[in-house]
Amino acid sequence: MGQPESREYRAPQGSELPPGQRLQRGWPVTHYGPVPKFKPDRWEFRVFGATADGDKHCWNHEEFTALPFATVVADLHCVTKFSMLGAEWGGVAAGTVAALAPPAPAVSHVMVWAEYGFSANLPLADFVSDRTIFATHKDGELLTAEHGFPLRLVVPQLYAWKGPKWVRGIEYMTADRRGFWEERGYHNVGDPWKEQRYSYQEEPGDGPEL
Ligand SMILES: Nc1nc2c(c(=O)[nH]1)N[C@H]1C(S)=C(S)[C@@H](COP(=O)(O)O)O[C@H]1N2
Ligand SMILES: [Mo]
Repeated sequence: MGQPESREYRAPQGSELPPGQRLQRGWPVTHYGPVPKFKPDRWEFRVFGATADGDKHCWNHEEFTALPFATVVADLHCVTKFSMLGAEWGGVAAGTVAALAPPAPAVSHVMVWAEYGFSANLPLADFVSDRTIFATHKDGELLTAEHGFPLRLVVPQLYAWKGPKWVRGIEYMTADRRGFWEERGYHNVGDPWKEQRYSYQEEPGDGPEL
C-alpha cells in the first residue's frame, strides 16, 4: 500500500448545492435493476479497448484492493434532485488506474462498465481528474451491497449516474459513445452546475447523435 493521500472538493463560488437540487437526509439507494451478489473468486477489474500497449489489463479483487489507497471528500448529486454533501470516499484514484494501465494517445473518452451491462461514458479528462475515485469505502466504512460493494465510481463534478455502482472495468475509447442512461434520455455530459439533466438540453458537440 502506498501513502494515503487526501484531496478535497469544494463547490464552485462557495455555493453548496447545484441549481435545482435539494439536500437529502441519510443516504437513499437509487439504481436500476437488482443488487448483484459479490463473488470474490469470479470478480476482476478489466481495462480494455484502446490501451497504450494494446493489451487488456486485469486485477483480481485482492490485487485491486492492494492498490494505493486514496480519499476524496465529495458530494453526490442525483439527477432526480437530491444531493448528499460531504461524504469521504476511500478507494483507488481513477488516475492510479490510468497510470498503471494507460490509454493510447488517441483516447478521448472512457466507458465505465458495471455488473449486468450497466455503463456510463465520461470524457477522459473527467476520468483522470484527481477527484474521481473507485470507492470501496464511505466515511471509513466498507460500502454496503446496495451502495455498490465491492466497488463504485465517484465522479464528484458530474451527476451521480456517471458513477456506476458494482463497477467491473473500463473501456478506453477513441470517440464518444453513450452509456446506459445517456441512451435513455439523460444528458451526455451531465454537469450538475450547468443543470445538464436531459438529452433534449444537449447542444451541438455535447454528445454523439441519438
Ligand atoms: N450499476 C449502477 N450504478 C448506478 C446506478 C445504476 O442504475 N446502476 N444508478 C446511479 C444513480 S442514478 C445514482 S443517483 C447513484 C446512487 O447511488 P446510491 O444508491 O449509493 O445513493 O448510483 C448510480 N450508479
Ligand atoms: Mo441518480
